[in-house]
Amino acid sequence: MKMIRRSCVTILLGVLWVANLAQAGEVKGKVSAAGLKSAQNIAVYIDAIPGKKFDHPAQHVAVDQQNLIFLPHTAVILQGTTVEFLNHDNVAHNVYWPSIDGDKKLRHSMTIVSPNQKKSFEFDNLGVAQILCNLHPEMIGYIVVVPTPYFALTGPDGTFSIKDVPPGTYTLKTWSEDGKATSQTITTDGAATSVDLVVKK
Ligand SMILES: [Cu+2]
Repeated sequence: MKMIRRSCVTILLGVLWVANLAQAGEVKGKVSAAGLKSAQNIAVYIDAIPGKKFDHPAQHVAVDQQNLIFLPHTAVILQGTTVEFLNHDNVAHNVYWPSIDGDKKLRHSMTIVSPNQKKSFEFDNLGVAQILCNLHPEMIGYIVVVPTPYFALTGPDGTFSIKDVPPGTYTLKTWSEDGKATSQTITTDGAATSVDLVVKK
């Protein structure tokens, strides 16, 4: 009897697990760039969901500096994520951002990041930080801080995929380096939802 009850519980948990998997949907699609250099590196994310808060992720995100280039060029992160700035060049860099979303009070400059040294910063404010280097004016990158863990960055052909999105109606936004931000309402039922977006200059 005990054995049977245990099997029933196992089966029930299994069914719940499968049901849960089925619920988590994918929002995917393609961004067309109208008048932009490319459709790559465009952030696509679900905006703040009323009544829903997300923990600061334990996992850190790395932004490396290699051959005087920020890698990745654009990093999209959940609010509260710690970014580790690395340096694989044989020269020092001084990373800074003059503002976040234009708010100069949120400017930040980090002491010279020596080769193989690591400096961390927790991004608690929403918005875009343009990251620069005092020592190499050609260096430029972006950190896009978004309010939900449902985000993606477009690939070379403009495609994107946001995984594990619970069913619901959301505001889907985009941000790009040289195009206008976009915003639109989407509804996903837990299955794969396709969205095509146009980002204009
Ligand atoms: Cu530099």
